[in-house]
Amino acid sequence: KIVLRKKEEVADAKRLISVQDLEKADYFKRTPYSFKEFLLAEDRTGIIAEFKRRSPSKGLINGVADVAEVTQAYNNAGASALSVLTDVDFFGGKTDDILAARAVNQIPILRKDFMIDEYQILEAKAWGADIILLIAAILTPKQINDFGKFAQNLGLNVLLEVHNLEELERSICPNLDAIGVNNRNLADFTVDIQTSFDLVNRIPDEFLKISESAISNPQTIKELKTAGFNGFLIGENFMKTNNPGTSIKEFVA
Ligand code: IGP
Repeated sequence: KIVLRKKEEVADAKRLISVQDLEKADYFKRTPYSFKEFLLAEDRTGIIAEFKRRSPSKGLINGVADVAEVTQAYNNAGASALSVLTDVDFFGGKTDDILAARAVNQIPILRKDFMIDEYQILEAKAWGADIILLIAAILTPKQINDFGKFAQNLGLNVLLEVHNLEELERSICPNLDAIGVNNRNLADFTVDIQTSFDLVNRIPDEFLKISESAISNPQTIKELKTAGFNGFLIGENFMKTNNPGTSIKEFVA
């Protein structure tokens, strides 16, 4: 369902803004930040802090938070990278959200969306993103390989998201920088951190290892770190509070 909706969205976007126009954007020329450098930096937390207004599983999470304000607070609290949802229909994202976050932050930004077309990768670059997400559950191995290569040729970093061993084994290819284990099952929205512990040793060491979703306390991060993870993608735990910026500060304190 989501893939069909995305296809319509991309077709509409292509009619409004040509590839040539995307390539003319100021940010298109910038050299993206290195995901690895920021994830492994001593003075950063490894947290990839997400800006998310709503989700299909939770409905409205935070309809009032300001993207520039929140992402800056995430950055100041030591986030290694920012994740910004740009899906309109399911996550209440706005395409301008990345532009707004980019303008005030000098750390990597992940375009969090369902990528199904090279055009979206060009958009990510034009908007000032540094990392794109490829979700194994909705892409063929050939698409993952080709989109990964296309993104890396633009200087972007690539995060592959998997939820089980079968997805990991069929999708792994050299054109990736990081592999994320999503603790949320996208088919039924159930969450289980154990998914991360079960898969971490199956991820080859040449890739950054990220645990995604349902992380709600610092103790879990310690355990995930010990198990071998380099990054921790957290959205709802921060966004559900009145002030996500304060909430991440307390979390990392
Ligand atoms: C963040 P949480 O439970 O901390 O809000 O999860 C992130 O992992 C989640 O938003 C996510 C996601 C996705 C959203 C993971 N994979 C794919 C949209 C699409």
